[in-house]
Amino acid sequence: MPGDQQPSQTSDNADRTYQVEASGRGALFSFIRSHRSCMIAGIAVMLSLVGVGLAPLTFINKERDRDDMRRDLDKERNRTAALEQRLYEMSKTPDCDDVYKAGNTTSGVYTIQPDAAGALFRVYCEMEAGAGGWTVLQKRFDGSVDFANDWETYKNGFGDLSSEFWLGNDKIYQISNEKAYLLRIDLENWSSETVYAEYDSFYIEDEAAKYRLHVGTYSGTAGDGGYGLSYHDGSRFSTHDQDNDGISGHNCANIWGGRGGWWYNACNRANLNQPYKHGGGGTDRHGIEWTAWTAHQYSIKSSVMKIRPAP
Ligand SMILES: [Ca+2]
Ligand SMILES: [Ca+2]
Repeated sequence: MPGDQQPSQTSDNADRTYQVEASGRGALFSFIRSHRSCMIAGIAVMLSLVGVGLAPLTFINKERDRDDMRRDLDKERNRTAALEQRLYEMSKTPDCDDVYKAGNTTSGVYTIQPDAAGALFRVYCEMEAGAGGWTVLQKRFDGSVDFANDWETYKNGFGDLSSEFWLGNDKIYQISNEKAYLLRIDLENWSSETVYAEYDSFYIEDEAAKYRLHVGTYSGTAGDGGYGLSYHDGSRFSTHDQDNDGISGHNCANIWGGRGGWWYNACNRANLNQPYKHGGGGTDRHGIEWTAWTAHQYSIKSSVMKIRPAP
């Protein structure tokens, strides 16, 4: 019926519109539904592309931060090392020259510490006004101390730091290896004449190397010319109970050194540690001997061996 049809048509149209709309939405929904996985995948691809684009940036920033931190750490490490070095330098007093520079200008016995981690020990310092401090290794002037000692005694030192003494090979080794040193030997005969021998470098090796002697170029008034300490350069230390000299068959210390410890070669042209002899007489097994100045048989009255940092 047309009468009936109209509304129904209208309603039909509306329905159709609705249906069209519905079917349009339905199509969209069903499109979405059917392509949901594709879209998700697409979104995922887009996101991952963004991510891929950002990831290098994040990575670069992280690397830069790490580089900065490494640089900061290096700076801190260098600063710490410099502070530790300064503290080490301030903590140790390697020799009498440092004692002098610290304001102690009077000669006498002082405590030094050549190695900041090592032992403290006492030495005699001879202060020279305006020049610095000498660390004295050996001193003799009246024969009050016996120098005919064994290896262990020479190793540790003996005598009295305020009078005659041998500082000790271990101590001489420790000090002389801390800096570049020059050695000076002062000699005086029984007529109160004085001479000196200076060597522009000096150090000895450790006990394992038998305290091998190293001296540099000579200058002075005592003379050398192969008859002073230069003759003993490169020689090892020997005592009456330990033969490390340059001659086989006998121990120089026991024969030509009168039992004094020294850097015997084959055997000695200079030897400041032989038994003391008053008045200048004796044999070449006696007394303080410096052949370049006096004869083998002359016994010198006094000797001092001392070191100071090389200029
Ligand atoms: Ca020998
Ligand atoms: Ca001799």
